[in-house]
Amino acid sequence: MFAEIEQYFRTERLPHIWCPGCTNGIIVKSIVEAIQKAGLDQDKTVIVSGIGCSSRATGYLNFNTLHTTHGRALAFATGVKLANPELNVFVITGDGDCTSIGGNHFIHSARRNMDLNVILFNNNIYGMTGGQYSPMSPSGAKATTAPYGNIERPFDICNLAIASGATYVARGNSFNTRQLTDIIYNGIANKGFSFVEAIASCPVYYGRKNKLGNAADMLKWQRDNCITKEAADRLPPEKKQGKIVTGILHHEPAPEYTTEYQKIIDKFQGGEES
Ligand SMILES: Cc1ncc(C[n+]2csc(CCOP(=O)(O)OP(=O)(O)O)c2C)c(N)n1
Ligand code: SF4
Repeated sequence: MFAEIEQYFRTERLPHIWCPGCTNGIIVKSIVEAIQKAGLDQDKTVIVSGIGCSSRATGYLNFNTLHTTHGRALAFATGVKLANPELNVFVITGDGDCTSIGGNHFIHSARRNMDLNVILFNNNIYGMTGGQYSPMSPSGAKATTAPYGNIERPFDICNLAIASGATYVARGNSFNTRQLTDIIYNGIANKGFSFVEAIASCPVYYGRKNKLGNAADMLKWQRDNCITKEAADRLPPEKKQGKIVTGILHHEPAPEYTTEYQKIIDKFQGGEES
């Protein structure tokens, strides 16, 4: 199995920096499997990340990669795709990277509907800088910057993506990797802004601060607290309380940005002027 996916990794860069029990590697494997399943050309695939533990993934992936600045992965990815729409462009981002410093880029990228595949590693915390709360830390959760519990309410980032105009929105977790690979794969097929929230575990900062047990306990929590959209649709509201719904949450195709842009170029290069 490893031999099949080894070509997608810069194995000379290993070992990776992630702590034991961190699920970032599991999510990266699902991304690679989805790319492999979609048959994308490695030389025509670009993976862009911001800054954070999750964003470190680009260092290990054997594609054209850009490890950019905190919160700006979507801006860089937008430039890459606009310069060469033939490329398959992916974005790897953390909950802090995408929803805090990068929040404005996020809503406008979703609205613009450029053909980008965004995977947000949601570990509910700023991992790399030592466990500060993020806009996706649950209310009441402890963090180094919220020692008595977080007062703020978290984003439902999938709802925000839908409201902002994303044409494909899905949620998965690092326990159910088959589902995670499938939803990333289906997002690749969507010609437009595809967003996947991947629930991750950070046992070292989020888990320890919130007494969530060890890495295996955190994965079991994902197993026990996530339900698929299909199952949720069959349940009465009281049985869904507190559950995290996974699967494809929204798919509504709309005109894609670079295609529309090309139409304008063709119109004027063809001598037609309005
Ligand atoms: C402009 C800027 N501000 C702040 C930082 C410091 N910084 C580095 S990583 C990070 C947070 C990362 O959290 P998240 O995006 O959730 O990713 P994780 O590490 O949890 O995967 C911050 C604030 C930075 N590198 N650049
Ligand atoms: S600090 Fe948390 S998110 Fe970062 S590598 Fe360690 S376990 Fe993973």
